[in-house]
Amino acid sequence: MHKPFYITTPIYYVNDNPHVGHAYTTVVVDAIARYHRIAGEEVFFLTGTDEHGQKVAEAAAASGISPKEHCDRFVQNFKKFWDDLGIEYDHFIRSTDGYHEKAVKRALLILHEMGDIYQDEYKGWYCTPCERFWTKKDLVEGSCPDCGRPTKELTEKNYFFRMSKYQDWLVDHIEKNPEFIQPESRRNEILGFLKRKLNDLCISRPKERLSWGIELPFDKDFVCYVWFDALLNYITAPGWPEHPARFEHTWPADYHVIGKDIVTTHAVYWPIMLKALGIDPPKSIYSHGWWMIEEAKMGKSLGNAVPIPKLIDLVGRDALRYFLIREKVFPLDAKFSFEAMIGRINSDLANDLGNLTSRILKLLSSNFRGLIPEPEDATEIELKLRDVALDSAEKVRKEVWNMRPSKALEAACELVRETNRYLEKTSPWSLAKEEKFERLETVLYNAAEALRVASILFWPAMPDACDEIRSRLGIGKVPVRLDDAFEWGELKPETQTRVGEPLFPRLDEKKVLAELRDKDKSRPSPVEDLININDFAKVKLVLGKIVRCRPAPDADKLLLIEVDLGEEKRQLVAGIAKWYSPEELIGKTIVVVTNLEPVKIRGNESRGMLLAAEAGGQVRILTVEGELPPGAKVR
Ligand code: ME8
Repeated sequence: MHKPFYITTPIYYVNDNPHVGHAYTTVVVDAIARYHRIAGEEVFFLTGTDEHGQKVAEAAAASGISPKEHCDRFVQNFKKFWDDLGIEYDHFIRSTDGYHEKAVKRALLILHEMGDIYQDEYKGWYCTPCERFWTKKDLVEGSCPDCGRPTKELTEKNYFFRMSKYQDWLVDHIEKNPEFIQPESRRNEILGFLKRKLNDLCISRPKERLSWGIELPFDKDFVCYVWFDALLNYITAPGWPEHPARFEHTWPADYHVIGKDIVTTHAVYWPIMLKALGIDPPKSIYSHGWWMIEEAKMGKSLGNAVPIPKLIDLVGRDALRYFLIREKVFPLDAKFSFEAMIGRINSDLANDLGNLTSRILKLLSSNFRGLIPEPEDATEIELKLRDVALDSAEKVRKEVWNMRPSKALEAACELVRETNRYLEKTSPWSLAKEEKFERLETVLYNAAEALRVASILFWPAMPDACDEIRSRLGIGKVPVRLDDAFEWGELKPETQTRVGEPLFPRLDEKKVLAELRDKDKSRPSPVEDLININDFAKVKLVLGKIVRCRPAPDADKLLLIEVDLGEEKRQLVAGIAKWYSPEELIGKTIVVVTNLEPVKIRGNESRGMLLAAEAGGQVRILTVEGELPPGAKVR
């Protein structure tokens, strides 16, 4: 039997809710999976959550609950977000699922028994956020080469996976299979990385340091390194090793789609793990670029500045899906901006596709009681429209199969623009006025037929909107065999159509921007209503004693406050001159936010912010009751 098209997203960490970056990978994979499904292929689309390891353990500890309880809560949010975005995965794996944990232990035992996992003493520099050991020469000025944060020197007994043994095989595999790592730039990076001798991979963590993980089956004092556990999800979900028939049917994966942040783990550790286990590597690892905000990668903190539920609320889920897939060229980085989102939705969806739909349906309604007419023979211009439609369909297919989802939508847009041009040129409005009904029948039939084809081409990106177009055209949902649907002339004359509300109402840029930026008016949602304790913990609050204070030059509302924070003194600029004189403030102990980025206010640098309460036009600073030294942490 034919193997399914098997495509995966990463399994995401559950230390926080998903943000637009996570949504991006998941939406793109969903759309690609849908394209393959309607092409008549069996598809296995896997996503899920990565629940072990230090990040999750720390997030749970900060909320004062057990890691499993923490994961159970966040997994619900992930599933809800994916439902809200219309993600139709075939399986959602949690790395705490019993079958996965059992299979990871099995893999560890096999590798231990064959000698590919061995114990050794390890001295290294550990980066807690990345959960990675580095050698001294890897460090950049003593800090983690990946994230730039400080590392700690640690010596401990640990278990190692003999990656070095498979280095030559891996280089050979990458060289012989150009599609194995895509795009080419990432492939070259990995080949460059593999020019250096590979170190063996530390795959254990002593329980005394981290107990939240899968226990090593051969040493109960250790748990498995989170990446070693997580990568195996791609084979445990389709049934390795308990369900060999299902596994054989599904593996190898056609695409592991990931962000460019996790290429080494996927393109080096993962194929070597599989090779050691005697399993074929995946066919391809595709790493896409990042959504950026300003110059930085959109991550947990920046990403939550654009919460998914609010975006869905304001622009609609199909429009959001469309924007994400269309705007970012898959392998490259792209800047996320609300303006670009609104512009893209208004031009491609409200103006082009939405307008085309309502033009055709209104003309059918006013001239033929909404019934699809019987066309006369096609003239040259109809033949051209048909050719463009069938061409666009072929282009879309090619682009999707070559993993260029943005280009696929561009090709679909070309058909919409061509159909709008067709209407301009044939001018059905004039034909109606001049009562040239036979020609009008032909024009509207062909325009409706082009819209039917467009409803298929856009469906994987915008399933609801396209099914709605089809329902208005009086036809069923998108069929599962693309090829049949591309026969020109599928619409049956006499089918009843209906006009309906605008599919993509034009977004009022000013209004939407104001809503997006107005945090107070945000819709109640799991992300915005309640913040996670980790978010709160990011704010560093410290007691500071005011040692000097003076009015800021040329700014009568501002005071320049020098505050003693125990280990250092800093200047704060605060707009409280209306309520306090400098003399009153000196000697007071206040609460200071110390980890804000420095800013210049009217030319004066402020390195932090004091807390104050406001009501009825009155402002009072926050102080502490009793005596505590400067530098004391506020919790
Ligand atoms: O790395 N732009 O999980 P994670 C585009 N658990 N995509 C982004 C993005 C951005 N700014 N930010 C995140 C992990 N992503 C591991 C994976 S797999 C066996 C284990 C997407 O929660 C992108 O797909 O940090 C990236 O690779 C992934 O989220 C990282 O998710």
